[in-house]
Amino acid sequence: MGVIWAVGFCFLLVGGGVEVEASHDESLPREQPYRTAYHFQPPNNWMNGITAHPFLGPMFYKGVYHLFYQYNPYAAVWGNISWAHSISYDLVDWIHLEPAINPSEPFDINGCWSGSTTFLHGGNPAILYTGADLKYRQFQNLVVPKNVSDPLLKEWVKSPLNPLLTPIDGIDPNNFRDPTTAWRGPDEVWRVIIGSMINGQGMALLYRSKDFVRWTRSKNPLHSSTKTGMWECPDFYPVSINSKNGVDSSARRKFTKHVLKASFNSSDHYILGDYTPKRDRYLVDTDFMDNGLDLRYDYGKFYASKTFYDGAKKRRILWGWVTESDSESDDIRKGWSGLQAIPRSIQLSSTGRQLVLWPIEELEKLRTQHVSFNDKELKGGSVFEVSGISAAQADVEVSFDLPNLDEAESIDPNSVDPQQLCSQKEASVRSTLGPFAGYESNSFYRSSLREGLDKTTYGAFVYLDHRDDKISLRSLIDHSIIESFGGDGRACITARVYPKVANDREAHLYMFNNGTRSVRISSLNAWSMKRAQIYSLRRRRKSPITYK
Ligand code: DQQ
Repeated sequence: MGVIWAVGFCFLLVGGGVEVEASHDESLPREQPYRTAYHFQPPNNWMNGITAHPFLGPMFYKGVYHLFYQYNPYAAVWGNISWAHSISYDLVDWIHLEPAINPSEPFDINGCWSGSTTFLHGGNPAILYTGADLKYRQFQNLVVPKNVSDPLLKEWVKSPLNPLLTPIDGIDPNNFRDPTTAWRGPDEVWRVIIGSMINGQGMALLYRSKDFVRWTRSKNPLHSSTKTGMWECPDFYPVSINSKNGVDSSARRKFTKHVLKASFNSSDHYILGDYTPKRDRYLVDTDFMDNGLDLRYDYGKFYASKTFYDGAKKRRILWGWVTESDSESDDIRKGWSGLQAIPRSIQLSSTGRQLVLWPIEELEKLRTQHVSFNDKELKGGSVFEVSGISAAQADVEVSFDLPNLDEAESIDPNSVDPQQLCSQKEASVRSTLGPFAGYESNSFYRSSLREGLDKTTYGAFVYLDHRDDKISLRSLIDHSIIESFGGDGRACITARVYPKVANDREAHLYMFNNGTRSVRISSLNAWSMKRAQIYSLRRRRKSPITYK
């Protein structure tokens, strides 16, 4: 049943933020009301997409998680892109290392762009990344660790055979980028896909190789679409149909579906299908931008994401990049731009029709003060404050008894765009049933927000099962970002907020019901969140970044 979980009840963050001070060689301006406390951010300057295993590569190697991301070492705007490198033991606390890959050669002098990590035979990692030359023509290149016994993998060397893949045979040289993690078929041959656009069609070009160095292009792309433009940062991986565990990209398992993700139109869209490695056939269940079924990881600000398989915990994890909503001059003034969403575990839903995303369990170690209550009626038109926690830095889980849906406005999900609907009917619009729960992220805050911001309103449908008798919303609030997970992770929306009054004590969390009918909160649990520990080993200085 397609039901809109429409509008209404919401968490209102008024004011919020703290002053941040970096006692660090890469210090930032003193006034930092919008810097986050428990989200991943570089020490300064610009970041964009993940360069995954949590290599844009994100990856897990010898007990250490590695995050590589697109980074400008010199400014808070895009440019001079290199692969910055940070490590973690739990995906919550981080140590920044020196960048792993920097522009140096004719084929990457204009930037070392996105790519991915793959574990080769014997378990050694290798990175394929896109290099841009002086004309922004794009090439795929290989780097390997200088010393594989260093668990921190601090130094990387470019292959003397680079560039391995060049844009020939009808490939547009400016639209040929972002290799995925490669996977091996039963024939022991490696496969990798690369984002492209040919004759106006977005596509994933497929290449095969026996030695990871010499690659041959397959006659057909793995998949393409007439309804989209260029595909950036594609991702392709199996998810289990009958287990909650993640699946490694090269695993040969029955009972899997394959996810194909592509980044376009400022969103990360995905489809599900069945993949047969023998002929590299990918038969899709539904396609990109199908009417009424536009599956996305997140319906807010979330782009250029990547997944990796975490063998230690047998799970697949998603990392996504979240842009700012303020202006370039704001970013230059504050000294940074862009951050990472909290890593999310990915599973196929019980219906098999979509993915379910949930913040990694490790985040819960940051929870401190706790408030909770059960079974509370929220009268129509009422509002109350959830006090006792730090509203600017919080994790809030609320669940509602599902009201009698016969009274709800009926909407055909095949003909209505939820984002447009939520933009037209903001949460202040009153109806019988609600708005009492929803994702009207920015519109609620409008009066308390600074001028000159992107104040887009987001919206999403949450698909309910006839067995559902409750509907839930979890929100991670961290100064200038709110990540929300509706219906146990069936719909996610990430938004940025920049309150005018940036003072921790003036941040408040409210719950309200703008409908005329009462709704019942079956349970609410909210926690203040501690800061994550961030250290830097850049420039051989071990100094914590401390915050006031
Ligand atoms: N940004 C990278 C590209 C990728 C895009 C360059 C995604 O490789 O396509 O910084 O934001």
